[in-house]
Amino acid sequence: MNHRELNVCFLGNSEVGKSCIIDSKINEYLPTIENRSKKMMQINNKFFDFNIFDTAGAKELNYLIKNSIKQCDLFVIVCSLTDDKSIDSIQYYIELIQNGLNRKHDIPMVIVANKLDILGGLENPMVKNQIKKINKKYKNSHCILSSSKNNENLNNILKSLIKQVNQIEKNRKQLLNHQSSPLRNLKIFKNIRLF
Ligand SMILES: Nc1nc2c(ncn2[C@@H]2O[C@H](COP(=O)(O)OP(=O)(O)O)[C@@H](O)[C@H]2O)c(=O)[nH]1
Ligand SMILES: [Mg+2]
Repeated sequence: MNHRELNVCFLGNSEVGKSCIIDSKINEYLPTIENRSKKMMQINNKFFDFNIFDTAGAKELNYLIKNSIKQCDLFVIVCSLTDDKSIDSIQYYIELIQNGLNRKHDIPMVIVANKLDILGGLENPMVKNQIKKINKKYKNSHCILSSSKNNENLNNILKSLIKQVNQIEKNRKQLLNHQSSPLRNLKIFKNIRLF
């Protein structure tokens, strides 16, 4: 069976829950320097091998983070609903990704607002406020609410990223079908081949 390999990079401030989401369970806080793991998944009858890059939140380790970004195709920026600074930092990570890849568009990316359980769920007006804030600041972004206590999160995040990849590739194919398109030779992804 043909498997497609994709590299996914998790970014975000320290202690927002990146490593717990990747592990699909709540662990004690252990600062991450750099960590890689693998996850195989079937989405819409296609098989994917995801190489997951977990990164440090500490800005002092920026050189490692930049190196991970360059190797990845898909991006997850995690913030915590209980930490305003982590929501403000999303912009910083978006720019880091755009600069690392040398392009502003066609980057499959998900914002994950984590630690929903601490605020007691969607009914809490604080949660609604934070979501409003994220949607206003990061228009057109794909946002997923999560709690590391829910072990379905990682699957939902990866599914959302693949949906975006499919859409980007569909748009690209349409452009390529235009004989005169100047985008004919554009290489959108390093590792991504068209299906
Ligand atoms: N209540 C709650 N705690 C979480 C959640 N996700 C992570 N944590 C806790 O937050 C701390 C930081 O988590 P970690 O995954 O190491 O953060 P990272 O620095 O972003 O990788 C740890 O103490 C976790 O137990 C969550 O969804 N809910
Ligand atoms: Mg970590």
